[in-house]
Amino acid sequence: MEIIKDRFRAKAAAASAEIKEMLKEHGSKPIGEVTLAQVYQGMRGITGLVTETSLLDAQEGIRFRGYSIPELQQKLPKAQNGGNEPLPEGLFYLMLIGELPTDADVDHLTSVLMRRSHVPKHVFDTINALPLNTHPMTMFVTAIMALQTESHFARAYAKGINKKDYWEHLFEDAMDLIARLPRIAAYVYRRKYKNAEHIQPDGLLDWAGNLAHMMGYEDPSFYELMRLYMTIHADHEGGNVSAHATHLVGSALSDPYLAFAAGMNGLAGPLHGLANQEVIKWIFEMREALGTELPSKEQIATYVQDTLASGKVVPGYGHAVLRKTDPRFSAQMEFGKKHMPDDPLVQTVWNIYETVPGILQSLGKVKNPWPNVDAHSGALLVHYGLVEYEFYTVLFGVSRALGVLASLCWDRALGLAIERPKSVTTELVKDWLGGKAEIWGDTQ
Ligand code: HAX
Repeated sequence: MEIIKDRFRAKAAAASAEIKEMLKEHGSKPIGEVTLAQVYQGMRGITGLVTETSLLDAQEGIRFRGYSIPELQQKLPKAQNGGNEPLPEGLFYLMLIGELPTDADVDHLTSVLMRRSHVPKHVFDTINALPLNTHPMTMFVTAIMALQTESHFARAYAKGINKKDYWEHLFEDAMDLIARLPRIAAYVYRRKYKNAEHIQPDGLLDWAGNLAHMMGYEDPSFYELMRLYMTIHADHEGGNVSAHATHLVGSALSDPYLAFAAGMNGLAGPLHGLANQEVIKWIFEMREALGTELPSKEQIATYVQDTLASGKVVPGYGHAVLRKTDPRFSAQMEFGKKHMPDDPLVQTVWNIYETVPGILQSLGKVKNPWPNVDAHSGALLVHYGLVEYEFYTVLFGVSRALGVLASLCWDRALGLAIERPKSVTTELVKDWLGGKAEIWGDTQ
């Protein structure tokens, strides 16, 4: 472990010094203007955060430390027994250290995570105390909260630590938490859907392969799907709800368990990560309503119009930043073409892709009519028999830990401040518009 921690220490120290210099020279330079509409409409487009791990371009999609998803698929280490998809441990290394890992780096990280993966019994007892009809995301978040007893950061802070050392303790928590999440997720799955017949981890498997194994899915191509899935869902720069919530709560020096649980509560919203369950639910309902496994494009179009007419969104379509087909959707489409081109559910996802954008475009108000990551993921999972769609957001959450916890390490190593933007009342806005008051940001 010390190898990765030492590399991070060196990178973070250099970046921290560079940022200090940059702020000394350019700290008062304006970075943009804020309109009244942005203040009321979810702060869309306001640059107000630093997140080192990835950057989103509206046209191109996500890049992790400069690398696109197809580049990651090519350059990140793969599983030894003929794997084709990137190992998510490699992406975590890239986001944390800022450089592509070697095979040996990823091997090392996989074994570090395996060594740290023990989950204390009280966490399982806590999951077991919840009624079986509890949503899997609620079980998942409750387990993360129960695991907070293990926080190095919280213990060290209570004893008293120098602020320069915050990141060292946080780093240990981030590693432990990432190591333990597959076990927790699989436990939630087996408890809720498989009569609580749990499966022990396999010490020879990689992080994502082990998750598949502990859930009870042993098809080698499902292992591959989990590796791809865990890679592409890991990070989407800093302003999305799960990343921002984790960063925000972490900025109060809440430990990584508390901060990540906050992020996961945000991911559990249907406009964010829960959209993956909503997509498949919506498709299942469409198939039932139409009485066919493979609805035609005309039937899909009519169903979409009905969805819109009843005041609902079409799940899996649209994005607050992206303005093109999400490359995470395209990566999954490629996986589908390779592994299951004749699956009627997967074909339905592709037919929806050919139908929905035109309809959304014709509404004239939807800024991005193209599919996002959640439009495709469920159909691939159903293909392997993972039909329990309420569980899908938990998988997203395990992956998202890689990005938001790597970011949290950077937040503390750079000494980023507690987050505290200014808010206003509508009364003040009206007075301001009438020339009776001023609105100003505090630039001190
Ligand atoms: N279906 C119907 N209407 C949609 C729509 C969709 N898929 N996407 C946007 N719109 C509507 C909005 O509801 C809004 O309508 P009103 O003006 O009547 O309120 C209008 O189009 C303008 O919205 P926008 O500016 O294009 O989109 P936002 O930035 O406000 O919202 C959302 C982005 C992702 C929340 C939105 O596109 C949406 O609700 N999509 C469906 C849910 C979904 O797939 N969420 C997952 C997003 C990706 C993600 O975070 N994954 O985890």
